[in-house]
Amino acid sequence: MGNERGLVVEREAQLIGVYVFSRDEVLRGIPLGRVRKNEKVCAGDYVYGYVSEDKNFVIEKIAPRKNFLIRPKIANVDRAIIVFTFKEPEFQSYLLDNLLVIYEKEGVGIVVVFNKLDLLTQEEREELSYWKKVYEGAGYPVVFTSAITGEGIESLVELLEGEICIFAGPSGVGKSALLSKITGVELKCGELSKKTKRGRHTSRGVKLIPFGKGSFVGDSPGFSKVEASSIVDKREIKDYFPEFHRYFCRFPDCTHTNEPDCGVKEAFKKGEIPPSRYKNYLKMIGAFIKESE
Ligand SMILES: Nc1nc2c(ncn2[C@@H]2O[C@H](COP(=O)(O)OP(=O)(O)O)[C@@H](O)[C@H]2O)c(=O)[nH]1
Ligand SMILES: [Mg+2]
Ligand SMILES: [Zn+2]
Repeated sequence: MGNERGLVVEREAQLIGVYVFSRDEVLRGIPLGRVRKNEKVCAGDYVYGYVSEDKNFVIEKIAPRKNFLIRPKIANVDRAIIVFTFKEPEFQSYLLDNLLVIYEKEGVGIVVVFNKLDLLTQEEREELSYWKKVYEGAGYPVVFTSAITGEGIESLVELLEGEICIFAGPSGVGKSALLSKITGVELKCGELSKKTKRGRHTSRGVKLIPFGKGSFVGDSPGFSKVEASSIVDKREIKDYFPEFHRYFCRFPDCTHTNEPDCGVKEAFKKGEIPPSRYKNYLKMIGAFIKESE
């Protein structure tokens, strides 16, 4: 029996890596039979147990999770760094808005990053500042970065607060490149595969890397499609658009579609809520508004 505390930094099939706080090292985790039966150990899990004679970490207990993300699969995330690019690959606001809803629901702190700024012309930079305003207006910190020139890296590091931070976003946007830059740990960066247009050589699971003072950052494989409505109840989705809460609607359960005296729809019409945010919301819930109104 023991009560050493550890953090699962990696889970790949039968291999479990546990960072043991008292020793500042990663050992192989061996879950006891009863742990194995009850719940699957996952990256981000805080575990309790002891170090065996052959230097394995015997997991006796998994601490209750404060949240659990499925893209990537990881528990107890304090902060998600959502990385996108303006081009290569082209920015998709619908994908970003879906991710924001999912992370908002899990109560994760969010930072939005636009990477590969080195590829942009002055004109494109200006176009991108429109999107910066959109997401800052929704309440998120937005950082412009380049893993090549190092632009914005310092600002990004300052935003890596909390114990567990993960980098998420589509394939090929530079998540691994940014993480390598920040941690100094060499991570495999995938070229965009011509055949599949997806990143190659990327790891399948999350791996948390110790960073700074008591933080861990995790790289994650990318994805090309996420629908918030497959995870979050459609009626709840509006709650996870922070800027909608600033407006008042006649009905407390207003879906912001065709109800009378809807403050959100009014704000959209006045241009206070950006068209993309409102339209992506409608798309997520599968609704249409009557244009004549
Ligand atoms: N020009 C430019 N290329 C980058 C930047 N960051 C990453 N890349 C390249 O984009 C490709 C995908 O990067 P990677 O880190 O594997 O993306 P991930 O799939 O999000 O992890 C690689 O060829 C990187 O070298 C950047 O800031 N600027
Ligand atoms: Mg990667
Ligand atoms: Zn409304």
